[in-house]
Amino acid sequence: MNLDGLNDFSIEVPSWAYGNSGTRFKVFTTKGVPRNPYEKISDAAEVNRLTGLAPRVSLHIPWDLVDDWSDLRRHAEENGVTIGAVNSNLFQEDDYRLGSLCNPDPAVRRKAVDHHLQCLDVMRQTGSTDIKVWLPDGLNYPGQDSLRGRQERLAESLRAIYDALDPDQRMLLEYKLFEPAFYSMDIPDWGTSLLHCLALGEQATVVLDTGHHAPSTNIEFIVMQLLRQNRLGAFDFNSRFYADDDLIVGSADPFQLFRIMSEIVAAGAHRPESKVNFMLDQCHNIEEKIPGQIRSVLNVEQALAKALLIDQEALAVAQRDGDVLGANAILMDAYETDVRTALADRREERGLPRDPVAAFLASGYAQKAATDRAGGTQASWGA
Ligand code: LRH
Ligand code: MN
Ligand code: MN
Repeated sequence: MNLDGLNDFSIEVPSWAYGNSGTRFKVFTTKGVPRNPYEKISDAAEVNRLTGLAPRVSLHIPWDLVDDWSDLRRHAEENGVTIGAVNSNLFQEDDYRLGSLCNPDPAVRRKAVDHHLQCLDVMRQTGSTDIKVWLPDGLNYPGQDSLRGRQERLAESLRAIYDALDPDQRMLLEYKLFEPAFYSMDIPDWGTSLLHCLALGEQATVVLDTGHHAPSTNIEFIVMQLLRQNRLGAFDFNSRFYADDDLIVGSADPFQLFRIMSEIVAAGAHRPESKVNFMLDQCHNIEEKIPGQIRSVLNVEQALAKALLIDQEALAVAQRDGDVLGANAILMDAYETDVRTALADRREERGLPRDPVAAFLASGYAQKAATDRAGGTQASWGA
């Protein structure tokens, strides 16, 4: 089984996955949950140590504020990881009730732009190259504001942020169909995100969060189309049964994840040169967080491994010959191949545990964290 395509593949984990999270009904607390960004990074580094797959951690500002960014960077690097994308946050302040970058009030828009300029400074100090922008902006009621006017304001605000990027920095622009606004989000779909990126310039690319579409959307089509345009900057991987559920990637629909990775492999986008940042955007509300993250990165690895097994030559022949069932069977053969032993062997060859979840549970890390981190305030999803 040739799985060489996995060699330089990596996944970025989110700092917020290690804090307590919940629904609007209840946040359950867990013993040993990190109390600050340093401890979140330590937990993320544990995921990397056991899987060899997760060498970067995304931050969310201001959830991850620290006094000394270069010290946080040092802590990350001492633990074998680096700082990944910096996420701005425009969804937790009263000023943003009517939106942030699209707000009708120029002073609010200015404040939202300034927040991004601060994020760019954090990136300079932490060595991060990606700023991820997700807007909660939108309308709940028809007529509440001008749909068109908001796009003009958005374009202007994004331009102000984009023009402040260093040459090695990228803007990742995320879209979402619904929530928190329900009538119309201001960046509801990949087309809107892409149009803004194209207008901005080559350093702007689209983020595809797998939980941000209407049910039964063909996500792999979007992946293919963005790759054709060289504008797929990143994934926010997670699973959804209903809405933006943020469950473990590959748990709800492993076949969808395989189809997505198939388009990635077909375009060669699993290789680092593609610059596609494969990030997770998940919360672990009732399950243990570090094992949940380990499982997540392994699920992505497994889907990629299966996609790498697709016999591309045979598939091209079957497609050219119009062999509908034959072509489909080639894809399904790859999907139905059990790659678990091959992946465990690969891990062992690299000095990693064959079963990273079992190794974590046996390591005593969780028990030690529960003792060491007793007292103080546990970090929640937002802080
Ligand atoms: C919005 C979103 C976005 C945020 C994250 C916490 O639903 O996907 O990426 O930054 O959740
Ligand atoms: Mn997201
Ligand atoms: Mn989301």
